[in-house]
Amino acid sequence: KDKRMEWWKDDRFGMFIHWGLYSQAARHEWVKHNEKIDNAGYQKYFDQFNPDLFDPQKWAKQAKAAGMKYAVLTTKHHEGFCLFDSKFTDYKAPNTKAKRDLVREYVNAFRAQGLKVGFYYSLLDWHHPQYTVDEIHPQSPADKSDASYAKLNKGRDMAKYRQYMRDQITELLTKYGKIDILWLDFSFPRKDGHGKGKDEWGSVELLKLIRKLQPGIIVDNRLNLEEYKDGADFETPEQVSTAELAKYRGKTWETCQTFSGSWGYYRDENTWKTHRQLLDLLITSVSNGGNLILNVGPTARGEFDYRATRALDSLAYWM
Ligand code: JFZ
Repeated sequence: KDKRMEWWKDDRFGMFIHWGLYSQAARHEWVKHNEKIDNAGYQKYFDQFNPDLFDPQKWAKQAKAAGMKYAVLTTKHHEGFCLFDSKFTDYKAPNTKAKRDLVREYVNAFRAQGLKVGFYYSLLDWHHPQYTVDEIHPQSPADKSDASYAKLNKGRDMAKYRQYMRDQITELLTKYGKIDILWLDFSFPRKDGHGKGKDEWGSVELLKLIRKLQPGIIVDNRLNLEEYKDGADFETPEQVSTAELAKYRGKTWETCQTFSGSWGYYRDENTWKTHRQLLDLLITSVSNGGNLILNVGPTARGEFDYRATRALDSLAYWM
């Protein structure tokens, strides 16, 4: 295990990239949930998706200049849209105006810069017809009664969705060469009995498949399998303060942090961290024995917002 983790512990600093249809709405990657938009209402983002400025070589160069050694891209976020070409869905980039597999271009570009390549894959899926409505689904019933859930979930079968995940993860881990990191997201406690954890995801089987397909891969802890041997390679303290990071000393961890508030591009969000805050995060993470993965949410057209570019430039200057 330690051998497998060596490069990751040594590299310390990565780039997270949250990019999807939600980037067009430009007001949070949870927009579909937050505004309770159904598939029909969300369709316009699929129809209009056209990332004409997407240039992953530019992204990779910016990451490298900022001192980042690896990257993790959202191949599918909670909205269910796939940036990659998949045999198992039509809800994918090749069927939009992009007309191609964007994950492949990302992989090639980042590898060419000598960066390690990771995939984020959402366990949640707010578009898939077999995915059951749960307490954090956009169409979650207001009254939270079991009867309302049962009515909404008539005809939905999580076993079929679990197969879909295994099929897609097989594609991701067999069609793009060696993948260094898999960032699965996420399990949630069952407040009203309608959350999802390791049983709903089929986490045990999924992880077995992942380890078989890519024995060297590093997997995060959000499959909810921490108590299993090799069930999780690192902890993922999210958006925690620098003061809290000291608590993770002695563990294997990566804190994920945004440049501003949300993960997906949020045009009018104004809490951008200063250069000083970003440096503080990096130094505090490393000095406490952890990794930092800083997130960029590219615009729907495929470029980094000028504020993200400015932040990356400031890190590059310091490096
Ligand atoms: C998740 C996503 O919902 C979010 O959009 C983003 O991708 C982020 C990196 O991960 O958000 C979470 C997941 C788990 C916790 C908190 C936020 N958690 O365990 O506290």
